[in-house]
Amino acid sequence: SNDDSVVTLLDYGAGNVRSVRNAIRHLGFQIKDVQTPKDILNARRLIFPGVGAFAPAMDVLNNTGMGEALCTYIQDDRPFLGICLGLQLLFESSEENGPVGGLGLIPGVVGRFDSSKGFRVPHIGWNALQITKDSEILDDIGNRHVYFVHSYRAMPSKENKDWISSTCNYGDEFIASVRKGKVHAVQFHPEKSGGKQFITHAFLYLQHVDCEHDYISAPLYVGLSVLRRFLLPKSSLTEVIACLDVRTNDEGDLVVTKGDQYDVREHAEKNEVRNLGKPVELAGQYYKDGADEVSFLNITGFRDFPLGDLPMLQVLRSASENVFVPLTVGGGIRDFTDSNDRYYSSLEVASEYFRSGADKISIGSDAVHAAEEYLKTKVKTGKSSIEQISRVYGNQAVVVSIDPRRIYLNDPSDVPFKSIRLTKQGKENLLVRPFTNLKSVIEYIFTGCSWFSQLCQVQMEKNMPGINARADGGLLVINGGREGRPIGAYELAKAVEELGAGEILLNCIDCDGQGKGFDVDLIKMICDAVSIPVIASSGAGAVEHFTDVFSKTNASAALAAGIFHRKEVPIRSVKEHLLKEGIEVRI
Ligand code: 1PR
Repeated sequence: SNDDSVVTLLDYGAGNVRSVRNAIRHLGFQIKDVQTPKDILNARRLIFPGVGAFAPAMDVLNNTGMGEALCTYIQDDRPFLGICLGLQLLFESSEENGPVGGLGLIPGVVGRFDSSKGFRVPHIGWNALQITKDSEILDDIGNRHVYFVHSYRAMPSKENKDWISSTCNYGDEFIASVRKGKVHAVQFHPEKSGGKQFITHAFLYLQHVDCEHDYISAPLYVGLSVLRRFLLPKSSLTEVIACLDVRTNDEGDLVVTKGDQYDVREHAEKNEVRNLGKPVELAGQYYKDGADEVSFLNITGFRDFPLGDLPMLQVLRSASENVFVPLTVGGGIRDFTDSNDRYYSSLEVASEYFRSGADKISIGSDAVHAAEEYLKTKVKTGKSSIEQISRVYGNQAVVVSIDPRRIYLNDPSDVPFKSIRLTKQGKENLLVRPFTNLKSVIEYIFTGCSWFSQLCQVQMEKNMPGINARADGGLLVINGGREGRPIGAYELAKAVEELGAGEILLNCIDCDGQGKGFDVDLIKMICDAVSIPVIASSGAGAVEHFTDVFSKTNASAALAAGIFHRKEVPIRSVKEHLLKEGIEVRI
């Protein structure tokens, strides 16, 4: 096409390209989708937002002839913008499920971040760039931060130096963007970095077909990189996440609700589902207020099949039109057979979420089943939802939501799980609950465990007259707290990491909705157990609670719901407070 308002998009259907599409349309451009290799060769401007894992993407490119067309297009120095995997595929090969050969246009191997250096992998979050070469698309970035989500990265070397336009630091210095002539690619997500201006710049550039190449000379490059290593922060920013628990109320409308220890019904006359607003509106509001990420949890997804739950998919589609930070969606991701005997794999369910605008999906109940199976057999079958989805979409796209409920013990050896002693603060956290006999709380574990609860019921009744009043129905983790399973939070976290989860969303049923602070003891235990990022959740009630969790644990993000829904504290105040306390956040 000769029309300057048309952009060609290479979307091979493996993931969420919706936000890129939305960003492009937002800017008044039309999209032409690549159907055949010829569409690539005929493109005037081509955007390749690679999604998913390296090997399946290369398979598609090789099997369709698109890989060859891409190589020709890029070698001809025609306007190109690759995003994320769209950068990695340009390299010679990747270690992701590999080695797997890439397009081989840029020298170097895409390798995994080294988690032994104490950095959590995947690298998920906002980080600063060190710009090393003039590149119009980076013009507006300056000291601003951009959003990354990846486990693999390419590293600068002598051989690829002439390609690099910026690097970033996360344990190692890695390549954040490349540019040569009219060919650009970025490891970060411009469409998720809080604004459409990066994409605008990409287009502005792509319209100036005669731009000159302006490389920074080699000595200056080296000098800058030395300084950069010295001066710039080495890890990514801490994040504040707004969470929307979504379900249908008794009138059949999809509403944002909020539980009190997972109980979402008003205990007034009508016993209604608490209604705190409309999902799309609130998500848009939180994005404007500075949320670094927005999570939707379809909290009845365990019983209603999510693909039958079209309003939820619609919520995602609409939200992704106005929210330009990452969206995570959870609820009901599992294998499912519908009433017509049609079978859907968890991968299909997740794919539908990704297609509708999710950047990450979050698995709750099904992750517990998978972990139990894995701990029992010690065999990775490759069939669990975690394994299947992470293989196709990458680990960074798979979050596991852990919903532990406390059990109080007199003796840690009473249980086959790891337990930890409550600190003073942990106990303070408890005081909101109707306990009468705190003296006997010496240890606790996190689990949900039906057989265990029966076993301990008698003992608990004896020792803890208070707790049974609240622990009605057992000690629970799955199906929104309706069923307990015999596995501890620690064991669960380690197992799902081994199965391929890229991030943990750590709730705490006891603290949920209480506004008394995060469960720092629990969060610390899980952060120390795994090397993937941990999102601390449940209990935020004041700005100090955020500083507390970030200063006492290695959580990479803190998630809150009620405090924002009830408009008690705006996201901005949380971030200003964190900054004042010396904790780096994106403002
Ligand atoms: O099991 O894969 O279908 O996923 C279901 C998902 O829904 C899980 O992630 C589970 O955590 C969530 N969920 C299920 N039931 C409830 C409920 O509230 N009845 N909500 C529920 C979980 C908890 C938090 C909450 C924080 C912060 N929401 O995410 O947002 O506790 O709240 P606060 O700041 O107000 O304290 P599956």
